[in-house]
Amino acid sequence: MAIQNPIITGFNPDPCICRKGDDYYIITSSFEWFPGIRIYHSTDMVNWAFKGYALNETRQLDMMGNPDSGGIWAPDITWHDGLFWIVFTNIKVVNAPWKTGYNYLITAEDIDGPWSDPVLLGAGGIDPSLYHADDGRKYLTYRLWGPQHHSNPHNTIVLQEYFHEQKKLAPQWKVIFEGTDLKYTEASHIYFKDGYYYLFTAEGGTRYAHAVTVARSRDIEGPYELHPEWHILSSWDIPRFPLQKAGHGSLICFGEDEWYMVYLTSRPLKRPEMALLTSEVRGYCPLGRETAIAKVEWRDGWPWIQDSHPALSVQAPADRTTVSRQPEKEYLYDFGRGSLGDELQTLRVPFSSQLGSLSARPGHLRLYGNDSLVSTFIQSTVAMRWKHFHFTAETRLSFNPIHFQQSAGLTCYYSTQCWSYCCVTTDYDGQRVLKLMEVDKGEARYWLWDAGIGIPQDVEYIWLKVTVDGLHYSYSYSFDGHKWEILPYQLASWKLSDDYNIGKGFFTGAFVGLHCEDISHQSCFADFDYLHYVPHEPQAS
Ligand code: 6LW
Repeated sequence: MAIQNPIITGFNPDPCICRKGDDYYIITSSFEWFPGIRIYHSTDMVNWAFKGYALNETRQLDMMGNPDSGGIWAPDITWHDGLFWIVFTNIKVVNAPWKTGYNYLITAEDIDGPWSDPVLLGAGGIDPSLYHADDGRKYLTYRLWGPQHHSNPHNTIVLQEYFHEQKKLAPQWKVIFEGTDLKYTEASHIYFKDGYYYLFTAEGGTRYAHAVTVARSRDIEGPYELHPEWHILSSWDIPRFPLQKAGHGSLICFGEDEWYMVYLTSRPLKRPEMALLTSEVRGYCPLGRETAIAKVEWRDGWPWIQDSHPALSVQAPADRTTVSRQPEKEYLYDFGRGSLGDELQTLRVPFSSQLGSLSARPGHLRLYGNDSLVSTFIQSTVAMRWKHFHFTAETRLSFNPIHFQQSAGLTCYYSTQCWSYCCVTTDYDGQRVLKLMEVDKGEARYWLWDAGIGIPQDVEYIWLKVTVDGLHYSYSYSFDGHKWEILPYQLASWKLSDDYNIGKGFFTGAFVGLHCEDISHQSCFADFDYLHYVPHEPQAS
């Protein structure tokens, strides 16, 4: 059996891979979603199981007020000297050229933690990566940020020694690579093999011109010579191929001598009215940037990927060819276990007693009303990423709002600027109703707002469901769990994508989840019985 790409579906960008013996780990960026840094595990490269998070507490990760697509960018993981080492950036301001972020290091003996308190590295840039040299020295490489008038506006890769005893970087960096004409040189990782230091970088920006560029040197400080092909992987010249935006690679040796590179990719949905596939727009990717893998061959002292292109199916390691991919799974969170459930995340702040409770009503997730969905502070939103182009997500909730500033329901969320919300609230007379609204690039659209659908007084539970089918999705409801009504509004899933939100923080993907808000802050709550996510085949239209 071959490895099927993407190996990790749904928003999981900037993969970095490491190995401890026969265990392989990938970590991915989590941006404004808490907990931070997702960890996956495999022993065969075919199946990647979600394992947990590295940043589980606010002492490790404070994202209050972070903008859309801020938070955790491109973490890097290594295993060395009996420890896992992760370096990462917490981005507080996204908009270039006034970006602000902090780079940190954490370590753990076990991949499941506990992870250390973060060490602030004092490095002004993004995509930090740690290299452990054989002589015991350690180096951080990263994409250097310059002020707006910096002579190299597309920045450079710098190397800076790190002294772990003092938990300090050397005072000055050294520029080791200025990239190619593709520009936006970032995501550096250094690997040592047969006398050469190989420098892997991402170039072209994390969209359709994205690529993996390789250079090598005998000396870690350079000079680095470019690979004969410069870019060992890209999808910029295959605009119709399903895997796009290929770039941001991280190398690993499986077993004795089988080499792989994990990288990010996106699967664009084409809208029928899209005539041209340009280098800018090739579709819309509600599943965000996902994680894929490529087989790497070594020739003439250089790494090569077949055709320099991504592939849908990749040769499995020689002794793992009988392993098959686990079938697509459904996710049922019944809130009966005292913890949220591994795929569920919150926005910016952890799930705490301020947001909700799993014990207030047994078998239910109680969410307390907090900020609205446009807030970057305290929201009671518990959500999982869209992992499929076709799925349903269903919940049932019990909720008794006392006025129209209180609401609770189901949301499909990309950012504070782009989401929809099907909720229970009241009308202006205080009668319980069902409403639907959408925020589209910051503009509110009330599909079902002024009137709302009246909810009979004796109904305790209200069932809500979203059905996602490729480019579109719609909500439905039921008052008894049997008879369902579809709300006759077709919403655009393609809008919950980086491609639609360029310039507004555009690095994540679509989520579906539960939300409760109370802009009067009078302390209302909603009890959700479950969240059930079920992938399905495309519906015949
Ligand atoms: C990542 C960097 C990038 O840190 O996107 O455009 C960032 N460049 O490589 C977020 O994924």
